[in-house]
Amino acid sequence: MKTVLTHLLLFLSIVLSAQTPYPQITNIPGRNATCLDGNWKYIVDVYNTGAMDYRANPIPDRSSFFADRSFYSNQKVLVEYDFDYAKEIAVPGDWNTQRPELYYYEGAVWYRTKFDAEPKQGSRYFLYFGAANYETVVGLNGRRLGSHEGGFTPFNFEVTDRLKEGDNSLVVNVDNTRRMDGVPTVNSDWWNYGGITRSVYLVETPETFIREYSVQLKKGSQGVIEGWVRLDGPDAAASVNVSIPELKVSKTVTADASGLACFEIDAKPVLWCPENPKLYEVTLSSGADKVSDRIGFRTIETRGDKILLNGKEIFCKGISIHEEMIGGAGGRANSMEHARALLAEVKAMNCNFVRLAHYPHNENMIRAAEEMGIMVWSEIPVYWTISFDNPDTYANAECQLTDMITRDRNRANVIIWSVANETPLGESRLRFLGNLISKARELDPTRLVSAAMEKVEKPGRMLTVNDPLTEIADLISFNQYVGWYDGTPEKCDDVTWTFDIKKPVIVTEFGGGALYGRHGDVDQRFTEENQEYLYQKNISMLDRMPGLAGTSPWILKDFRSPKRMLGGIQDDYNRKGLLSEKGERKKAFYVMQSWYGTK
Ligand code: GCB
Repeated sequence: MKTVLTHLLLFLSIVLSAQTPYPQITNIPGRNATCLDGNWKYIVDVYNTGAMDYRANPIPDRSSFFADRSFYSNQKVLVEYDFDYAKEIAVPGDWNTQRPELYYYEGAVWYRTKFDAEPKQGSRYFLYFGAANYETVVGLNGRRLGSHEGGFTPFNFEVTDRLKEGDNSLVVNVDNTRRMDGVPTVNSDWWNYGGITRSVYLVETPETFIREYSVQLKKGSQGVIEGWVRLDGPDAAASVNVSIPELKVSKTVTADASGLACFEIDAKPVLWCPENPKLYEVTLSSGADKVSDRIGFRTIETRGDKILLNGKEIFCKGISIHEEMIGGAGGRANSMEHARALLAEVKAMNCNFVRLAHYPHNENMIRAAEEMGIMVWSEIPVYWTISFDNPDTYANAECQLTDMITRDRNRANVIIWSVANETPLGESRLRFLGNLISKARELDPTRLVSAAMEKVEKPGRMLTVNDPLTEIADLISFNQYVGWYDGTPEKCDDVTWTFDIKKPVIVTEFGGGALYGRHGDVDQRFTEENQEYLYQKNISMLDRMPGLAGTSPWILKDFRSPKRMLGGIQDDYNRKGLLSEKGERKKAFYVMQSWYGTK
């Protein structure tokens, strides 16, 4: 009996470990990693032919199909043989903007790349994906490694026992079919770009290695750097050294049996701020492992209705951004160059803040913003009407939140974690978001946590936010479209804003649409003049808003959305950008530029 049970448990643990990615390894740029980006073979699998061997046994749902480990080897002939005749597509990249026939495609695509490796005795190897949208199944050398759900967060699988000397074959199935219970759900106002949208790496580490760490100013202090390092491997109770040469700081601590080493160091760093985005070279080493990072130090807190950066009041002069490149094919942005091009426009608008909507953007974007002195609001795609009653949906959202915080917790410019956007009020939603906020604070007690909420109208032309979430969140942050979805721009002159609680107010969205180059009267919708007027009216309203601590109008650049069907004007683009999709500035851009110039 005992052996049967032991075998059963062993089997279960193999199946489970093959399913779930390994805990996230952070700071890939600071490690020994080989980039596997390039042109990969691809096969579009509209009817899921890769699963056809299962016709005899009806598949109850896709997740159980993916959970069946044997499918991968059954399909070996298909995936290995057919790829030799397949065409190529760039990784990273969405498939929609690379192939005209895949522009609207939602479904499965198989990818394959081959790469050489020389696995060393005593090293461990991991395959790391920056992101792939939405469900990804990964196999190496004919065996399935596991799967991942969620389109905007990194995941990695250990391949130490699967990597071969010489030629290796990596096969990936990415499926961007929208799901009712997914995060996001089936309905959203952006393009559901599919594919391996961020870089892929083969990461090499020693047997025991530094998996993740946190290095930042102690909360409430500007003279103590605190943090922790998590070691992973057979000798996890080892010593760890943290050094910041420019501050003449070097400290060695010993990890406990679980591999966790905590430290505190007295130091007086020059503080990171938009005017001086100072970063320090930090080196963490333990045994054979050494990881370098560039880290900034700052404090962020609220007092009454003010946001304080390094103890001083700051106004967040922001703009919202989707992860789409300026110009080119206009698909998912992923490189440092894409990030810098977007952020150059942000700087030109006199901003010091961006709202990276509505999902975690790629790491290049956060790092480029940090170097350029731009603060960040970072969000997970808990958007509109996701399934708040479904525990699996919650688990998925919490996992995305955890992965976002794990990846970016050492970035000084990230000041706000957002757990949602415009979600309809209700008990299960409040529980869901309340739990996410608690989780965010448990993982990171140093930053502000909020969500983009919605406004309501009270009698007497009064506007407010009547959401119980404002009691839990650190901010009163909300979207409002007075003058666009809500009346004409003149309505801005008539309304009065009031808030019951004293917390900093951030207007996370406002604005309206205009087609670049379309001109007319101020009351003619979709003209640059109308958008300019709408912005002028909104700004004079915002100047009267109590507790206003920042804004991030909607949005930097026109972005693709299949919900935008007005021919000749929208043509699959949400036109609320202050720039066209090519990067041409509309008149309203200059309204924001001059308003922020005075702030
Ligand atoms: C919103 C949403 C955003 C939309 C925007 C719009 O409130 O948060 O995702 O794109 O409105 O343009 O309607």
